Amino acid sequence: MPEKSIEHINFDELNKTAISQPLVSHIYTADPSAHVFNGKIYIYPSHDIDAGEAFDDLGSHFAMEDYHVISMDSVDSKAVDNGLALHVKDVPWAKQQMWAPDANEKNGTYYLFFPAKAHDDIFRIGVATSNSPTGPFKAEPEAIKGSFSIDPAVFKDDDGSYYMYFGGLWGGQLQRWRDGEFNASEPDSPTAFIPEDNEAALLPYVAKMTDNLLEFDEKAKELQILDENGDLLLSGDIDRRFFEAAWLHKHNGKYYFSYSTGDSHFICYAIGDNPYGPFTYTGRILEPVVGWTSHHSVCKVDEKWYLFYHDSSLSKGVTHLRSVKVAEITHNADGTIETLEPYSKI
Ligand code: FUB
Repeated sequence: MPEKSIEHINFDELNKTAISQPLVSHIYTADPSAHVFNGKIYIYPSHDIDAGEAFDDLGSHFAMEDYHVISMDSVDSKAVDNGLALHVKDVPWAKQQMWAPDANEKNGTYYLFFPAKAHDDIFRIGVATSNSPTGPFKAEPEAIKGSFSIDPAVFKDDDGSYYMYFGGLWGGQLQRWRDGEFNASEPDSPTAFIPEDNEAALLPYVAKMTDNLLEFDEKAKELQILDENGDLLLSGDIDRRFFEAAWLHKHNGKYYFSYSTGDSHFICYAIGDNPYGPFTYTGRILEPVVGWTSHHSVCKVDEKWYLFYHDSSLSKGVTHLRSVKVAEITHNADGTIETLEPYSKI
């Protein structure tokens, strides 16, 4: 992924004006998926490291190897790193690149959902389980059948059904699945196989989970994101189309699908009436942060809604060394969400 220009940024000044500070600073963390379990906040982030991998547009420098779970008694309390929760060496099917995870709970068992490149270099999504929200987690021997690409987010609906949302462009390989199977042909560039600007954009996927949360209960389906005229967003509409970082939350009976626009660096949202959509593009939750990626979750804590997100301010702009943050968000009476500016000035 290309770097945004950071030469003009005075990071000391920027960090003073940021609306929030890193929740932990002894390790780099990113892609925070936050949940409240038993009254406590648990954040399931990527654990960023500098593995010495060369930077490229397919994200090889995001060479993460493990996961740590962060917990907090409240959004204002100290964030605790609960140590190693799962390492790639303990996942039989996975080779490398432990990217953005999520977690959920059912009947006292905690499920960590995570993408990684399998031994054939194709991203798949796996599950690991624990009797504690902080792990350690034990991985299933195989990835979820029918899974592909990256960035799983597992939403529990009010009727007790669980749905996984996933997908990501460029390094996340979604563009290689246009025909329902992995297209391994050349060229190996992030934008090969992306639709033309005037064609419909690639879409994220959703699949209902089986009762044991270990498999898809159905073939994953595309999730439609429509514009104000009811048409699919176009591939060239890079300020609004889906790129990665799927998330779903429910507010006042409406389903909010939020996501990152990747190369235009926004966190956007679209609203629908059921978990499968269609969803209508509505607006932005977060303006661009320092760093190339923007990835988030939306979580209700004590009747207030919060955006968990990341930026690269602590590492002074290093794309793959990010820090998890949290800020309150507001749903307006008309259902829209107020857009957050991550810094009062840069
Ligand atoms: O952290 C690695 C990748 O970067 C994630 O999977 C994407 O969402 C982006 O944040």
